Amino acid sequence: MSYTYDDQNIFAKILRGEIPNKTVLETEHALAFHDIAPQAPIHVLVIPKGPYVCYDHFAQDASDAEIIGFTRAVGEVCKMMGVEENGFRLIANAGENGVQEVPHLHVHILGGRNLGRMLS
Ligand code: D5M
Repeated sequence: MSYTYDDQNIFAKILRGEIPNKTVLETEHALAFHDIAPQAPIHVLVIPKGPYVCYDHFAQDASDAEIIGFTRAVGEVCKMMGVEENGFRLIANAGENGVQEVPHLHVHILGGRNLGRMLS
């Protein structure tokens, strides 16, 4: 599938420094920041720096270095936020059915409370 990236999306603006964010971690390939509307005591978003709409786009077109760098950044943020011990949830919404609001790949890291069952 081919994807068209909208460089006016809000996370593209954050990456260009046009909109402020509460940064948790910045690496060569990823930026992590606090979600503006937290759904849990810990709610951090991790985004790749490259122009990828969603997970499938990223998996299809990103370089190995970008994929490794992004994946390691997600793990590093989990460590920094101290969520590994009691558990956490990763979510990457995609497209219309996934109800993705911002068309730049982002992984939600949620933790700090029991999140309940999501699938039953
Ligand atoms: O989730 C998009 C998420 O992005 C949602 O949890 C709010 C968050 N958001 C939107 N704008 C901002 C800014 N400016 N800073 C931080 N977080 C933001 P989705 O998975 O696309 O439904």
